[in-house]
Amino acid sequence: MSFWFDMVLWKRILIALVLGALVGGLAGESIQSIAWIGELFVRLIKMLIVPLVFVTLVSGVVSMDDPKRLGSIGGRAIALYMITTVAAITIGLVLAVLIHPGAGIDLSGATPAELQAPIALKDRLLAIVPVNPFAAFAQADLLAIIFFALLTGTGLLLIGEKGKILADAFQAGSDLMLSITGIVMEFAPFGVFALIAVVMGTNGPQTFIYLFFLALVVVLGCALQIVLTQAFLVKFLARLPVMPFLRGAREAQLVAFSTSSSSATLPATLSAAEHNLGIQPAVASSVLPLGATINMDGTALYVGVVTIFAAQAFGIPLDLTDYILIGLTTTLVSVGTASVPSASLFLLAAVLETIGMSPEQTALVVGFILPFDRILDMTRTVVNITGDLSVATVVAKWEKEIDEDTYRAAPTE
Ligand code: DAS
Repeated sequence: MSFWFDMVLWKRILIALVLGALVGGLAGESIQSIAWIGELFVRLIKMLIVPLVFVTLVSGVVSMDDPKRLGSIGGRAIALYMITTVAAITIGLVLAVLIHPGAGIDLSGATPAELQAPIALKDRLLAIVPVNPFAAFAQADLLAIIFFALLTGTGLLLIGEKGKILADAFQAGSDLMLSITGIVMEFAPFGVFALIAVVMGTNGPQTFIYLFFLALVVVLGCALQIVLTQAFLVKFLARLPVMPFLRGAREAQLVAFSTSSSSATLPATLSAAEHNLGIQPAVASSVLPLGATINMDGTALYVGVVTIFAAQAFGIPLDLTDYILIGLTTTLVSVGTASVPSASLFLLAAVLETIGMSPEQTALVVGFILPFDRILDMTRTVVNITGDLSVATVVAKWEKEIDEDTYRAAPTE
């Protein structure tokens, strides 16, 4: 048993992931009997999110010498998030036009899906201010928690010496939550095994056969987004080597792949940022929770691809104006997508309507993809959190909040 636990965590998770896919593929539907192990793991990491985000963000703000830096960190992060999202959409649209994933697809046999009405942007922005912070905690409303944590940290900075005891308490709380995250992550290999086994047992490899060209465009696009856009940020904007970044992000990427949820992955993302990439709490604690909520490169790419897929399947011709409209609405959808499994698929309606598709046609597209979306969601969620980490790395370097020795020593195994 010691050999297994002596091995670095990401290797144990990767082995569990491969074994889970094999066992799930062989076991088929009977694999459901171990679904509870995956659910237990997701509950354990979700348990961490609210206290971890709140105390690390307050502690991160308090660790800044000047609250004005919040503006600089937040502004730079949001600008970079928008740039990487537009790059992702562009990659997705170009690939979908070149590979034609929707050509010849017959959607008529699909079961129309129930669509959720997307939340209006105004309501989403107003909801950032919690009328009751404790209700925001209870509902794990990340944006509201981030808002309240930023105010709490800033308030503590402004009361100076009188608030020191509380500031120290939040610092201890941040260390405590990251320590608990480490304990929970020891269970990750077992949870990932079960999660992947159940997904492969219920969806199975036929996913890729059934939606081969759509899956091909999504997976190829996701790989290009990491290798081109996100690696470009690390290499040319942070001026840091790319390999330590990819090594340091592995654990979080594997958790994202198995949970298909950016928010459930957030504890692993924060742990990877601080422990593997040397990103200091002042940046990690603000940029990453914000990114998990509003920055979804993989989702933006996916929504763009599915829109072209749908237009090709229904034979709807698209011109340059359509592509620009698709880009704009897709950016808004990726900002508004909840960071939970298959969230973006239901927001597709907002984009498909821009190309003139009827609600009935949209429901058919979503109904056609939904049974297989979880597997496509795994790749895009990996890209979502990798994008968050690449922007956090750039902002940390610009703000001189990165320990480059830790970064370059990112787990070599
Ligand atoms: N699974 C979502 C996430 O957590 C993204 C999506 O649904 O596209 O990032």
